[in-house]
Amino acid sequence: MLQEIIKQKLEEVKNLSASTLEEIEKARIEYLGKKGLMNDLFAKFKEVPNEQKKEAGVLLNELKTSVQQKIEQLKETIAQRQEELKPKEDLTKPADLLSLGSIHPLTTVRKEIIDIFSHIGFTVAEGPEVEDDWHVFSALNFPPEHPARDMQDTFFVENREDGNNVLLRTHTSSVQVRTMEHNQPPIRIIAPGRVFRNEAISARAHCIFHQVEGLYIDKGVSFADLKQTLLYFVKEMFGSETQIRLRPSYFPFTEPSAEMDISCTICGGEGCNICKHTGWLEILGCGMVDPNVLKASGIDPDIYSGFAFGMGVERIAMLKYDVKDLRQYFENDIRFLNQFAATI
Ligand code: 2NM
Repeated sequence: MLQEIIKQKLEEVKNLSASTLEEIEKARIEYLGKKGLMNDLFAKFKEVPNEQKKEAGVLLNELKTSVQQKIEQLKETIAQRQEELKPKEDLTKPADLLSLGSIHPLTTVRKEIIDIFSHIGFTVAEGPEVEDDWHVFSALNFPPEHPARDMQDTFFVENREDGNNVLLRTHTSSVQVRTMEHNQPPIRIIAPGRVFRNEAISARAHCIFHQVEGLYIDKGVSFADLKQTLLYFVKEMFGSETQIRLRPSYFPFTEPSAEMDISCTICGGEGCNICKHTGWLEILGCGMVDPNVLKASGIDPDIYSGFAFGMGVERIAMLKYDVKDLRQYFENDIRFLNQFAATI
């Protein structure tokens, strides 16, 4: 009976297997080809008695679809296997260079400054960037009408009725004040950090920049200690042949005050474009801490004395890396940053 044959074939198709495309093609011709099994069975279908035609027809169509599906399925399996056998990545190929990013020059220079001073006993102190008038101005001996307190120079956050306004620190001296308020001498700290000034941005000025300030307070600290400490710093930072020169200056928080120059790192003092033919480069301000500042922070100026200094990290890094425009430090131009990048 035709139905019996079809059922048998359905079972056969279920178990059909092939490992090559050729084998599949052979099976396809065997079942679906012109002289294949399906056409044979369709021919036999004509002889099936009428009352069995419906059942036989359904079975016959079932067989045809299952043969077609099986063949598609076998083809897919082989395609998958071939994909898996494809040659993988060449494992002997050298790896691509890793792009590691880079340390920002300001970070490098700040770390160098910290390292140099930590060798002679200075520790790092930190404080808030949002400060109050007391720690930024009043405790540092700024008179009430000092121009630095002006809106033109300082970013104010909040005006207070009692006058102790909230503002962005314009120098890290506020950190030194906080340290003096909470500690008795000996005090030997450096305060690195961001400071903010309300200035028009140019090649030589920015509204945000970085400072490192230093403070040393003990019994009998003198101007000679200040000079020797800064000479040591300069020789470590710029080379042992570098010389220093101090010029009298004025700051509200130090008396006497001075500005320090180093012999030009480019021409060694002969005169060049960098030092504007003077042979000297200005790098920091310094002085003996004013007795009023010590008193305001709770330190007895009759017992203790101290020196302080402050420098701009951008300025030091400009000299070190020959950066001509301060704005480059903040623009994150990858062509600038890449000059400090390392690759392996
Ligand atoms: C400078 C120049 C001179 C300075 C003074 C103090 C403090 F808190 F002790 F009074 N800290 N830093 C100082 C002195 C800063 O920057 C150009």
